[in-house]
Amino acid sequence: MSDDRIPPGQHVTDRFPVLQIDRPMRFDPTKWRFEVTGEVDNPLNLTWQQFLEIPSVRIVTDFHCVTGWSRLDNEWKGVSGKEICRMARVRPTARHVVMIADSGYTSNTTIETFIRDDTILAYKWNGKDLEPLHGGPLRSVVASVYAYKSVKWLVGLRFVKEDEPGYWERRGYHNRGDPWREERYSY
Ligand SMILES: Nc1nc2c(c(=O)[nH]1)N[C@H]1C(S)=C(S)[C@@H](COP(=O)(O)O)O[C@H]1N2
Ligand SMILES: [Mo]
Repeated sequence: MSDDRIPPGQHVTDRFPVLQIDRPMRFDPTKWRFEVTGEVDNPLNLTWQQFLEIPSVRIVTDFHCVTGWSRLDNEWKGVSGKEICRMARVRPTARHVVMIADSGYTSNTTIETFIRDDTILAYKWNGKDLEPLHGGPLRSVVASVYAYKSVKWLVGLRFVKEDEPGYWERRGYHNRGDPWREERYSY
């Protein structure tokens, strides 16, 4: 595999390992809500049906876990980060976004990273509904950074002026997490 696909210190796996500190959420499509709050002019509170009606995109991205494995060429279908920002009318004062899981697990990233074309809120993986173990019904995929920033069981976004480090970012993992610069730890 050529070096331009594999960041330093990573090895490729064909499996799709499952990593998590919490458990798959109980998904009831009649009760599920997706909330967008904070620095936005149009806060969102969407049902599952409404979420599925948002214009979707398909992207193919590589997935790099900070523990060393990379899974290449994952096809994701869902709503782009850019589209959600447009819908919620994110204010220019917002600099960061906190991605929130049902369990309370969070991760943060910059707006700049969130609106890249390789950031998606995904409900399908390789043509199938996203499995509960991989974050179904919905997860974020922020492919340009390590996978601890791709939040499984995503139920909300909070746009903020000041950065709010998430679960792993508060525990010594790098706040930005660019795999090409091997930004694994914050010390
Ligand atoms: N809700 C939640 N999302 C999470 C995690 C978690 O523990 N809980 N772990 C992160 C980490 S460290 C990785 S590597 C990926 C793993 O995704 P996968 O289990 O689909 O491979 O999910 C990320 N998102
Ligand atoms: Mo990870």
